Amino acid sequence: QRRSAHSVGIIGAPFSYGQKRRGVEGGPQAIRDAGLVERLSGLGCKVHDYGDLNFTTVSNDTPFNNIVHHPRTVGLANQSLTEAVSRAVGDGHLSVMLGGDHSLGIGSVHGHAQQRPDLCLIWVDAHCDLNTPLTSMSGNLHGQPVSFLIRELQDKIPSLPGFSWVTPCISAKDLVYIGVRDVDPAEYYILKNFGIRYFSMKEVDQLGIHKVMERTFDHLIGKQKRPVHLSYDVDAIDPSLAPATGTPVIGGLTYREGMYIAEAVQNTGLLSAMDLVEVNPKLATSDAELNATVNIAIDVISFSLGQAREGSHGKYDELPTPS
Ligand code: 6HN
Ligand code: MN
Ligand code: MN
Ligand code: MN
Repeated sequence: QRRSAHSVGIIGAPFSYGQKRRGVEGGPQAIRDAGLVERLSGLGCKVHDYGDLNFTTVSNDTPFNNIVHHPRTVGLANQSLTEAVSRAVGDGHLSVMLGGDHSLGIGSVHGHAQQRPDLCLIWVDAHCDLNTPLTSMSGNLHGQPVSFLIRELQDKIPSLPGFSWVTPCISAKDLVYIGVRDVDPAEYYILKNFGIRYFSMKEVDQLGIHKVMERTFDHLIGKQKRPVHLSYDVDAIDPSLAPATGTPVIGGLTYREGMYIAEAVQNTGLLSAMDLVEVNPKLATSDAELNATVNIAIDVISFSLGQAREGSHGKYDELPTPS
């Protein structure tokens, strides 16, 4: 079908304090250097690049409860990301946030929700990122962003320094996970007790990716159309294909499944903001690994914004005729 060109706002978020492996702050630069803007322009998108956000590292950022690392730094970064995403969507753009680690999901979804409070959320990830600050075993905030976003969970969320501005903006029924295969005990408890819909890799195997997407949209989008936020962690894709990431888990999405998700979201016509996170160039052990990971990141974004494997309409109105 015909796809109308998107107006896209790109926001770079070079941030790594939601986890302990430095290097993921180099994600936006690597993705830009590999030609993201050119690819999107080639699809007919009008691209406005807001550049990279300047994040502040808060000094004396002592762990919360002796466990949760860099709460003030993560809170502040997400506060400025919220403003940036809200502005991009308010400017009429489809917001594309380049991470950075997945703690940035807090600010991106929160900022999107300021403009589109009726949004729903599709979280594509090997993980659920659903620990609360009180259940996290790693202390890494990139394993916790979704817990701050769900209204029903808020009486279980302690007040963290740096997070006083955060207000939950989705209900448990407004969220679907795809691709999960590494779920902590507390996360599983939350999935089950709050009735959150998820399609783990087991369901991807059982149903096939087509049915997974059909059921995802049946669950999130009824007669009443609503904006979609797609938060895509590159570690959802199998690490043999996208190895340069901080928390790889074997048994992930194939390239085709990963792209099918993006195409299916694009085909709804409802995508309003997306994140592409957890590309860590420093964890590539070769140029080939780096290029593979970055190219998959660009492909996910391009397919989400209208690239189509069957080809796309637009370039030709008629065929050239020999004279
Ligand atoms: N990510 N569940 C683990 C944790 O530390 O809480 C892993 C989180 C991974 C987060 O990949 O965005
Ligand atoms: Mn603009
Ligand atoms: Mn994640
Ligand atoms: Mn992950």
